[in-house]
Amino acid sequence: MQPITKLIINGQETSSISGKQFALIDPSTGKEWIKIDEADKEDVDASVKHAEQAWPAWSAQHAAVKAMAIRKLGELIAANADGIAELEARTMGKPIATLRGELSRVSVLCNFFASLVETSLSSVSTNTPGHLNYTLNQPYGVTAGILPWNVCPAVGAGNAIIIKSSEKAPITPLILGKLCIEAGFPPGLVQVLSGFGPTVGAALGLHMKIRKISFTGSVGTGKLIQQMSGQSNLKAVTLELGGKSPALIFPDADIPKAAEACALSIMANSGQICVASSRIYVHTSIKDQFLTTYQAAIQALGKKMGNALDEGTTQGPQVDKIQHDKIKEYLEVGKGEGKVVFGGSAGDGPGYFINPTVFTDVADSARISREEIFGPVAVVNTFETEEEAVRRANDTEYGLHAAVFSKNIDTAVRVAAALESGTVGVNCTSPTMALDIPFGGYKQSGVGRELGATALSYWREVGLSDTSTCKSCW
Ligand code: TXE
Repeated sequence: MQPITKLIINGQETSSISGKQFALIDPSTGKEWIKIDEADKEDVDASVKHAEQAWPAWSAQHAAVKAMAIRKLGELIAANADGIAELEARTMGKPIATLRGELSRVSVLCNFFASLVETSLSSVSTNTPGHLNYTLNQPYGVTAGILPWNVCPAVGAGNAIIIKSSEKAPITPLILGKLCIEAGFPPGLVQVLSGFGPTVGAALGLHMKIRKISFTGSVGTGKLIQQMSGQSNLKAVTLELGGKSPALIFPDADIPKAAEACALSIMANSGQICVASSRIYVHTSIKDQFLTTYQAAIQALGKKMGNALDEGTTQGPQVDKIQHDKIKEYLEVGKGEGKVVFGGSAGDGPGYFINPTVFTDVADSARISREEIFGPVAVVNTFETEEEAVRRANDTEYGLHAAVFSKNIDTAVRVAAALESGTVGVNCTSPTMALDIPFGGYKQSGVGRELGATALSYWREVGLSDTSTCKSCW
C-alpha cells in the first residue's frame, strides 16, 4: 500500500499551505524513510470552513445512513489491514503481526458504533400537564480530535471532525481519512491534518468555531487542552490521559495467571499503552513465586526483539528517540531508587529498543513508582494487608486502570470497588476489546468516556423542546 503524505482536506489529498514537511524515522532502524506534509494554523482554518459546509446535511441524514457508512469504513479497514499494518509498523514500531490482528478487529468496533447510532433514541415526557416535552440529540457541528483515529462516535452523532494525528504515527490516520470517502462520508466530514501540537494542536484547541475537542495523550498536554477551551469558546472537552496502573496480587490468586496477565500488560506495544500494569503489589508470602513466573513470562514475550516489519518479532522498538531517551533516563534513575530484578538497559542495534526491566524494593515516593514511564518497565513491591495494598495502589494522581487478582469473590469485589480507577480488571489486566464498557480515567487520567453505550453522548448536545399543548396555542 502506498503511504499518503499530504493532508486529507475536503476529501482530497491536499498539500499543506506552507509547503512545510517533516521526516518520519523508522524506529526499528533509526533511519528516515519518508517526508510528509506538515499542517499549520492556515490548514486548520481551511478545514474548519469545509467542516462547516459538511456537517448540516450529514446530520440530517437518517441514522441508518450514518450507520451504513460507519460499517463500510470498518469493512474497508479490515480489507486493507495488511497494507496499513506494514505502514504503521514502519512508522511507530508495533510488530506487524500484532497490528494486523488489531486492525482486523476494528470492523467489530465500527459495527458496535453503527448499532449504537441506529438505536440511540430521544426521550419524551408528558409528566408536565399541558406540555409535551421531548429531548433533541443534536450534534455540536464542527469538532476536533487530537487522537489516534476513532471518528465513529463523532460522525455517528452527526458531527464533522478534524483529526490531528500524533506526529509519531501520522500515516494510518491519513489512510483512514481517505477510506472515509470510499465508505460514503461526504468530503469535509472527516479531515486529517498531520503536524505538531504547538501549531496544529493549539490552532484546534483555540479555534472559535470548533465546539468540541477530544484529546488522547499525556496529562500535561491534556491540561493545556482544557486551558485552551477556557481561553477560547469553552468548547466541550474529552480527555483520555495517562496512567500508572497498579495490579494487586493476593496470596489466594492463580499466581501463574496473574504473572502472565501482568507481563502481557507491560509488554503490549513495548509498554506503550496507557493502561499498562506498571505497579505490581504482591503479597509478601508469594513474592518469589510471582517474580519467577513474571520474569519468565516477560522474557518469553520479549524473546524476539527486532524490526517491527519482521513477522516473528514479538517486541518492537519504542516509538521514537524521544521516548527511548526518556525511558533510558528512568532506568538510570530507577537504579538509584530500587533493585533491578532483570533488564535495566537499552536493547542492541540502531533502533530504539529497551530491554524489559523490573525493579523491586522501590519506595512509593520514588519517581519510577509515581511517574508514567510508558515503556516495558515495571515496579514490583510487596504488601501485608488488603488495606495497605489498596491505600498504596490509590496513592497516585492517575486513575485509568487497576487490577486485582484473587480467587475469593468477596476480596475481588470489595477491592475492585475500593480501587480509584476508571476500569478495574478482576483476575485480568488491560481491558480487552470490550466495546460496550465506557472507557476513561478517574482523577487526572481523564475527563469523559470513550466506547460503551455512552460514547455518543460525549459527541452531542441534548436539547429539550418544551411544547405547550394548550388548545388555544394550536
Ligand atoms: O502524548 P503527548 P504522547 C497517553 C499515555 C501517555 C501519552 C503518550 O498514557 O501519557 O498518551 O502519548 C499533541 N497543544 N495515552 O507522548 O505528548 C501532540 O502533537 C495541542 C492515553 O504522544 O501529550 C500529540 O498529537 N496539542 C490514552 C498529542 O498532543 C498538543 C491511550 C499527544 O501528545 C500540544 C494511549 C499542545 N501544546 C495513550 N502539545 C487513553 N487514556 O486512552 C502536544 N500536543
